[in-house]
Amino acid sequence: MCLNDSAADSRLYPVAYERIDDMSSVVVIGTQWGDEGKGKIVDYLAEQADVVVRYQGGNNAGHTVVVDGTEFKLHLLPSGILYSGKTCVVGNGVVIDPPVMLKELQGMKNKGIDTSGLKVSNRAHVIMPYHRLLDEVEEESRGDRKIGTTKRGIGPCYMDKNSRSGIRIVDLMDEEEFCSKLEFNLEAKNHLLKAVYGVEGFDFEQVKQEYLEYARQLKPYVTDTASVLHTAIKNGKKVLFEGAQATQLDLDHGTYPYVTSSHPIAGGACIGAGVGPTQINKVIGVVKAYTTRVGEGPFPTELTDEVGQTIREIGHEYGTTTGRPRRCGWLDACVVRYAGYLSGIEYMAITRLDILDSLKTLKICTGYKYKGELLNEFPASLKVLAQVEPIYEELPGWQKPTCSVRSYDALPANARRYIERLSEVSGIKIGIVSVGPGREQTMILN
Ligand code: 2SA
Ligand code: GDP
Ligand code: MG
Repeated sequence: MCLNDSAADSRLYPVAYERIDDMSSVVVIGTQWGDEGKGKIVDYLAEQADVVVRYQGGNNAGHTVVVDGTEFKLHLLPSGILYSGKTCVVGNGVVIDPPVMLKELQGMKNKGIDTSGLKVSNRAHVIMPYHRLLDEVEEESRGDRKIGTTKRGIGPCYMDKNSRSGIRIVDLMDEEEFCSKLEFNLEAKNHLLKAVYGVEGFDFEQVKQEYLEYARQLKPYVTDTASVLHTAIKNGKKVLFEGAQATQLDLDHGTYPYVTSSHPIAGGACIGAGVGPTQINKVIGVVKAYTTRVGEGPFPTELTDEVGQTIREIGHEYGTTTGRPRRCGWLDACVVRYAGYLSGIEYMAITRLDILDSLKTLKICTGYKYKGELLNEFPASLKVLAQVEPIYEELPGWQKPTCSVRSYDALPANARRYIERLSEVSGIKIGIVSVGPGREQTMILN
């Protein structure tokens, strides 16, 4: 993984591209370890979309959107919910915690947001109370090997999905089916909780009553969402797929085992929403102008010094869902380049450039060395990744505020140089630059 073997061409970015927001079906994904600002970018692009779709993850996600100075934190609902008249789909690949979804819906209604366009997949899996408890006790039992999960029951729910014992929304809507599956699951889970972890399990009657009430409240939203999307695409509607978490947290391609249990890469949209690859026209990768990670696992460009702390404080880098401090580090172009080819990213949306405004110098990691040798690929072995030596290029900072800049050419020259260097090394075009949380602090390059 190095600059010398990179696919970068010598053109300077940006040049004139077709309009990024003149879209048909677009997938927006995170390129790093999450919290790149996907919510903001999806919200920005959603204005043009007819349908906005979440396709993986659950309420481990925390997508923040700021509209006219009001902050919305979305965990399960697609960011498109903030516009009225859009269809918002929670696809089959999402794991749904019913009380969380109902609370989020109520919160939106309280703020005067129209939620009538929500459609929830009947094939999505349900997070049950034992999933949340198992997430906690399993994490505790791992000791030094803990993943640093959000403890929202995400992993245990996907485990049940894969072991074919999960409860889907369609089951929850059918009392007889639900009771039978609940009984089967509770027997196994209560035994596991007691015998292995020494904690009490759950009472069948209580869970049954609670979840049948959730079923009643969710019922108006439940449908076959793959069919909804098929019809929308056939009728020429614009569909925006909103990735949660990010490439390095992908179960297959991320820093396993320090990953989430779903597929945040663009291909995940096909499975998690039920659309074919031929239906997707564009992939946009969201890149934070530096790198953060929350949870455990290797992070080659991590800054454990004052610079890292400064970035955390200026950027308020604390988890949207759990409030955990995020680890901060330099921009890693190897990570971005890897994300680029895994998802076929055509454009980058670079966010939080403004957070770096005050730094005197900046560094971009352009390659990794391991035991003195330059690596050609992103390492699969975490042992190797934990020991790589990042190769840095130092660039001068711009030391000017950028939050009021509204056109690419008006950015300080050193800010342009910084992101253009990233584009060269990663081989991905710059499509959007964001200099603040607001919708208006977004520049489309065209
Ligand atoms: P899990 O709970 O099983 O998905 O955890 C597995 C790993 O995935 C990471 N993960 C995340 N990383 C960044 N942001 C996420 N969402 C929240 C946010 C996180 C928060 O927006 O800030 O509030 O703490 C997210 N969700 C999962 C997690 O840290 C584990 O490394
Ligand atoms: P997501 O999970 O990828 O949607 O990201 P989060 O919402 O967890 O974290 C990103 C944070 O950055 C949110 O608070 C956003 O409002 C904020 N944000 C997004 N883009 C920008 C930007 O360009 N500048 C600044 N200062 N904040 C931004
Ligand atoms: Mg987030």
